[in-house]
Amino acid sequence: MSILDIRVLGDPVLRQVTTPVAEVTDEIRRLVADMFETMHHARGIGLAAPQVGRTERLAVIEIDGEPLVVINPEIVERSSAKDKAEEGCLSIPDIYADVERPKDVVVRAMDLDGSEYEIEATELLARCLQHEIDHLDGRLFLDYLSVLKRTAALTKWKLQQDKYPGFIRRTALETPEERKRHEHPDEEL
Ligand code: K2U
Ligand code: ZN
Repeated sequence: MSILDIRVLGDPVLRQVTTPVAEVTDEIRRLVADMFETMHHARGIGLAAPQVGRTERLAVIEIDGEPLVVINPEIVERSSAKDKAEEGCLSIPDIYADVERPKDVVVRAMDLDGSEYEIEATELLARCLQHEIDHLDGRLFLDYLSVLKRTAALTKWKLQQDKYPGFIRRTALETPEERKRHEHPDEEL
């Protein structure tokens, strides 16, 4: 398995609508395994194929040790009840904002065996599924912000985008020390 580089804001692949997976091949299984390894290394709970530069319609999620593979996912039901929570994105490092989304969703998808399934999701899983399925449709959480908040987020992003030449976050090169410094900037390493 490999840790893949993550594409960051500005890479056109993040704005592409992905292509449905026709058949679950060994190559797709390898991509899914690499995406899980990359997501774990980047301390995420979800990762969509465009975030590693691929245009297949698939994403991986792992919350509380429960891995979930969603191939060709679609949201078939959304609750009218909504809730707001802070979101981040592995493709937009260090930028966070509150996003309002339907509280509960029902998602239909295919698993790695090619079998179709439906999942009723609430709480963090519902939010993560919506965030990842957005990625598969070329949408980012910034798209849900007010003009004022999106402008503020993009202004902050522009101050740090030079850290990602070619819109690439070299995930594999992020050492534990770098991550610790990033997460606890005020502490002596
Ligand atoms: O797709 C991604 O960029 C991974 C996202 C998934 C996500 C976003 C918002 C809310 C839930 C999930 C995250 O960056 S993974 C980081 C994270 C970790 C714990 C809780 C929330 C977000
Ligand atoms: Zn994201």
